[in-house]
Amino acid sequence: MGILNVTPDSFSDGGAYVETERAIAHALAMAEQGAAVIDIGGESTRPGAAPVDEHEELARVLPVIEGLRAQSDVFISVDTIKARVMREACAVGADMINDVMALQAPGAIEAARDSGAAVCLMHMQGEPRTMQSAPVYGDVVAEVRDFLQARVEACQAAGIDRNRICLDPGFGFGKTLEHNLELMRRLNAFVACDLPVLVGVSRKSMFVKLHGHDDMDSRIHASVTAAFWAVTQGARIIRSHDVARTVEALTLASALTDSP
Ligand code: 9MG
Repeated sequence: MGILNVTPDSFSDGGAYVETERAIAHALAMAEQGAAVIDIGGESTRPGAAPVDEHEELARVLPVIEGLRAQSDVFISVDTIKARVMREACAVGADMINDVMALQAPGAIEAARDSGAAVCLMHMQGEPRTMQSAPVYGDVVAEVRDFLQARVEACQAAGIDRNRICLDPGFGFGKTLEHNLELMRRLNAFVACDLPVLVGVSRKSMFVKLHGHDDMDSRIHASVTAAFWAVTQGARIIRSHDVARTVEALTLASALTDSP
């Protein structure tokens, strides 16, 4: 899953049309490099990020989804927590809803159900503005897994088929480095839920804490290594900024783990 952020800091040096065209070109390049899914988001979920108005988010993501759909059959995911954005994104071509709030916002579960799209349910403790201030768990793996299982049940009760759902422990979303490492070590607890597991660790600040220094090269290297580990533990979808390098690592993982 290639990441396409359409936020002001990502493609903003031309007018709206130029930005849209550049975003679509980047999505097509990631698909060419081997991304099976493009995840398009118009609201940053980074620690400390401020919420974005619904109209602004729609204006950012809809032209990109529509334009990409017109040029490619690649599976399109919309990264949003808002019901209206889910509905409108799916109406113009999104195939999947990636929700860091696991469809808990008002109307989200109904929007996902009605769209017929696949959904990614992610765990987050708190909310992006404050989530990294002091995350606390007893057993992080059990708590995250129980939360995700409860959300799967809520989805099924609302009419979303189980075979449309994938699960994501939410690395970095209200978790310390040690919580993230424990989730990674025990990823099999999520794989055992018998739904595809998505892992998103790309370029995250957990690697800065682990290495004790911050440079993009180290972050990318660690992200690709973590992706390799995750797929060997049974993860099925890796969310990544660095598609070509990640695809190479996953090709090696498959070659080593698939029987000839
Ligand atoms: C939007 N977004 C940012 N990080 C993410 C992650 O780890 N997983 C998912 N599903 N979405 C994410």
